[in-house]
Amino acid sequence: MIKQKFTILGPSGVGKTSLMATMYDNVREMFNGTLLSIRPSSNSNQRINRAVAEMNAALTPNVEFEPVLGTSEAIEYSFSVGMNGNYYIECAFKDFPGGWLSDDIDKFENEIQPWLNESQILVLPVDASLVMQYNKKDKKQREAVINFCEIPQLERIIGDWAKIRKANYSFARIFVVPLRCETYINDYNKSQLMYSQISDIYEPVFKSLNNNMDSFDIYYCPVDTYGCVKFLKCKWEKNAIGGLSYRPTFVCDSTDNPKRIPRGADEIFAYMLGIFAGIQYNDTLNQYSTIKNENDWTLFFADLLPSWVAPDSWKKIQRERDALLEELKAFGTNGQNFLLEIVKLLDNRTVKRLKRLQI
Ligand SMILES: Nc1nc2c(ncn2[C@@H]2O[C@H](COP(=O)(O)OP(=O)(O)OP(=O)(O)O)[C@@H](O)[C@H]2O)c(=O)[nH]1
Ligand SMILES: [Mg+2]
Repeated sequence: MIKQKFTILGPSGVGKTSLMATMYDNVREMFNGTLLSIRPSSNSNQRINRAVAEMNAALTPNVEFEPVLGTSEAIEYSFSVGMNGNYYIECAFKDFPGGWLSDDIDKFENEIQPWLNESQILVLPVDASLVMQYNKKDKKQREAVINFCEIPQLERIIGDWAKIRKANYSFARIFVVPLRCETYINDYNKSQLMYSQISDIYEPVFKSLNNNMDSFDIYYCPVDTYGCVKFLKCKWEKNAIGGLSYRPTFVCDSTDNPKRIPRGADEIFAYMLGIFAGIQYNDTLNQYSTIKNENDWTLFFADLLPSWVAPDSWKKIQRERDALLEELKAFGTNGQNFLLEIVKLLDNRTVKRLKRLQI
């Protein structure tokens, strides 16, 4: 099995570990009623369970919930996805302490950069509460938001990633994932505002991608890793180096026995799976060269996925899609049946949160 790598890139405390744990939790549910199954590698299993348990333990009814402990070293997690006892795709992710982006760039470069260079997908978690709660007229607060989000670092790192992908003639896909967004996501106006504030703060990062690469997609998908907490208040305080630091407080919104209701991470994972499946299948075909046009399959998934986001464009490619599906069915091997199951999964899903981000 080839490792299909992705990187979740963001500052300390933005929610990288919580997002990864939520993704795994959410996906198991998403696979219910399908033939697909997911299996964490043996060393990931315990760590994921621990991360989920820590998130659950942070919840006490009507009480401010405590931040879970940050990550202290680089750790690889991987999940294999398969069907009928065979596993075909290994989705792998390297978690790291986000603090390395600001105060230990050597560690980042030694331990994470090589992984990032090989990552097919980048996920950028965004602290939605930070981006929503600052006062736009206050220059110092805006500066603090830009620094906290590590915009200059992300701009440089993503520009370099884009160059590497361009040199390899590959496509770049980025998921922008607002976290701590529970207070904004269910209100139409606030969620629109969240989209535009994030587009504004992250503009230099998207530009850096645009300037260094021609073929890319940026998707936007807010995720609730808790789904049962709400924003209470925030404090801006002077820090030791003369800037501002931001401290939000969230409270559990249930009076008894709070339970996490994660939402959104399954949409990201389903989409990533489609991307990995396309890449992997194409690589296999290139290797064995059994089909006339090796590009068909990448195009197939490249077409399938955006249509999944915008069902209107679906009809336009219906004929090509049907023809390719027939071809896929004709092979009838386990690997191809697995791909058909992924197509079915994508077809049957309603997209609630995921959309394209326009730059
Ligand atoms: N309100 C709210 N809090 C969240 C959400 N997701 C994560 N958090 C909180 O954000 C804090 C940081 O989450 P982590 O997942 O540890 O962040 P990280 O990016 O892995 O941090 P480092 O490991 O230090 O790089 C935790 O205390 C979580 O409780 C969310 O969707 N809503
Ligand atoms: Mg972490």
